[in-house]
Amino acid sequence: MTSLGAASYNGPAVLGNLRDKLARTRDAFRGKLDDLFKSGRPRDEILEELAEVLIMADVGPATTDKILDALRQKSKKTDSADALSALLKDELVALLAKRPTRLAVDSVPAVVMVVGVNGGGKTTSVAKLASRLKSEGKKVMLVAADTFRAAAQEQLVLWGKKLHLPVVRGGYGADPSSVVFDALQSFKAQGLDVLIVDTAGRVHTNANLMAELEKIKRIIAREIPGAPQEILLVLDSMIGQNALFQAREFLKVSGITGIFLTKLDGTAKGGSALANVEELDLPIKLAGVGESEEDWLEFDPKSFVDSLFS
Ligand SMILES: Nc1nc2c(ncn2[C@@H]2O[C@H](COP(=O)(O)OP(=O)(O)OP(=O)(O)O)[C@@H](O)[C@H]2O)c(=O)[nH]1
Ligand SMILES: [Mg+2]
Repeated sequence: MTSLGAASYNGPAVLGNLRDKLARTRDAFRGKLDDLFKSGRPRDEILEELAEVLIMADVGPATTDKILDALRQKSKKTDSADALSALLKDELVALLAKRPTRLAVDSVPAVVMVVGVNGGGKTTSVAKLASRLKSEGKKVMLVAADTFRAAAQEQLVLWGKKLHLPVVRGGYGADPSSVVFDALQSFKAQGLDVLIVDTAGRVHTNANLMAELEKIKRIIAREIPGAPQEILLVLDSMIGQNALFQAREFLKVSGITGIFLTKLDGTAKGGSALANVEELDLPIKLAGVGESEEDWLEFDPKSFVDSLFS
């Protein structure tokens, strides 16, 4: 068993970094919240307006309702705006931390599948994860299981070159599960630690795609007992609430373990993180904050919420 050494990513440097990256989402939150909590208005009015702020920040109506119900309950004896603000923070952290956010690749060999709609950031996220695992000393292999889109495999091959990691690919139009099968043989033969599977975001129909992902998953489970340890659903935070509709389609694939929330750097819709966690009942495990292999963060609910408020 090797450990991820996650603590190194939760230090002040990262919190500062996250704060910078979340600037646009924070603008959508903080300014309005500050005004609201300093307005001196009665608690009920503040709560009512808070609902609007949360919805504007893409937290979504259902999740906003839940947050407000909890706040109403917990703030019954509270008149102070500071206390209300602290309660709100606690509530957001609790919501995001409801399920464990830690990636389960401590024991090797492990397989991680990365799934999600086209353009969401899957291949880039595969590279980020690979770079991180490699930096921990793990022997990583990548497999390009998107044989549908012509350039998809080349893109992963380029990342493999950049990161000095082996990439298994098939021909254009090859059966993705047979490409994964071949990768698994080579992975096992070489005694490597983590195999990361990049998948297609689009094939002829969604039903075909979900069946294809199920089949890939079955083959992985047959070849390596207990695998895949993680099936990460990549969600693009730029599209905010709309990601939920797409995500529900992918939930038809059984056993999704968590979310890789991408593009948090460019969006004002980071509030959708809360809706994603609450409505899909999945933890966010990693966040993408840029286009390079280093632009990712271990998702820490408290750091995330702190970054929105300060
Ligand atoms: N700013 C920013 N851009 C990102 C992030 N993650 C991915 N991207 C960009 O988003 C675009 C799409 O990323 P890909 O990794 O190719 O997405 P994909 O899901 O593999 O796409 P398909 O293979 O077409 O399904 C690229 O231009 C990436 O550089 C992120 O966290 N922040
Ligand atoms: Mg891709």
